[in-house]
Amino acid sequence: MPSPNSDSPEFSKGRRTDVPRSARPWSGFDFIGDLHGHAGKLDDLLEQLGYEWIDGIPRHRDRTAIFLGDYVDRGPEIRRTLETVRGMVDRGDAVALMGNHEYNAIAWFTPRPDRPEEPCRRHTPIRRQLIEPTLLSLGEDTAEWIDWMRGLPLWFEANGARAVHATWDQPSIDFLDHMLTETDGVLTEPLMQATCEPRSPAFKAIEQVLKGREIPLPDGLVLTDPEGSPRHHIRARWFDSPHGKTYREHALTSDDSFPDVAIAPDAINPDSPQYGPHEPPVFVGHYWMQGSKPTRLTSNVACLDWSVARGGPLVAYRFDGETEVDDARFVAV
Ligand SMILES: [Mn+2]
Repeated sequence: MPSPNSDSPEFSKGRRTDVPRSARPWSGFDFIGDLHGHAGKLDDLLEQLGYEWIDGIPRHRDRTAIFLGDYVDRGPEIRRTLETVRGMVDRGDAVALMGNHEYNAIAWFTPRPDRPEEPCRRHTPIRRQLIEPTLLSLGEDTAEWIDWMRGLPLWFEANGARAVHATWDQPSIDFLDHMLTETDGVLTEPLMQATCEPRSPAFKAIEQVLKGREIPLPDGLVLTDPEGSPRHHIRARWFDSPHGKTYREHALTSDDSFPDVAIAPDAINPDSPQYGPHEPPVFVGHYWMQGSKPTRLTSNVACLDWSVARGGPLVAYRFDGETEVDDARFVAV
């Protein structure tokens, strides 16, 4: 187990050359959940974590912030949220991972390779409604911000901790790591187009890492997602085995409307790995957890998205090298 004040973070899985290599000794990570434009809550959280504002940008005297993605869409201060995060990254005081909302924003502006007049992400009315606040907030700088988003790392691993927006799926991460080698980790337009090709290996890997593992519901069964849209799958507890579980038991967030019947064996992808109990603690966002008192999902998996975009708390986790997630280390504002 890495001890505080030992070596500087190695950021071994950071594929970017500009991940911070701080001269400071390592004194822990503050993992921070999905922001969705809530810059005010971010200020409150960082203040509680002991950050100080230097030239308008927060900095901790010896800790590094790791943002789990989803900075844009939904919230009231999208530009200021991005400016705060980027300012911290540029100073070497933070790492900002990509969320599915940043990925979707890039895809919104990526032409299809086969029909360049159409975007990779179709401009449906529901999607337009979702991205509109981001486009309004960024205005004429939108293209520059989209370029910044292309370089956001997709996962993070250092000093005995891991982070990813939705699922730590090692084969998918290895695939993307290989794919991104030639561009130094940047999702350039050709690489974006590769990930937009339905059912391609690149598409599947991005789906796992940024959107989570899904298991289709039995025919005819439909659930309603938090946005009110129909959902034909459950978001799986990817760290657990699905075998012998019901849909309700194996859904990452679940309620009584979820079918309490056994998952059909042919709905389970035999190639999907689980997350072993002795792997390093991993921090994810993405899942709209409910409640005001955050708790871990398992001894080594924690979700830090507690639905700030729907009035829930913004949540951080203070990591100091422990091998199990400790519920006393969550901070919620
Ligand atoms: Mn998300």
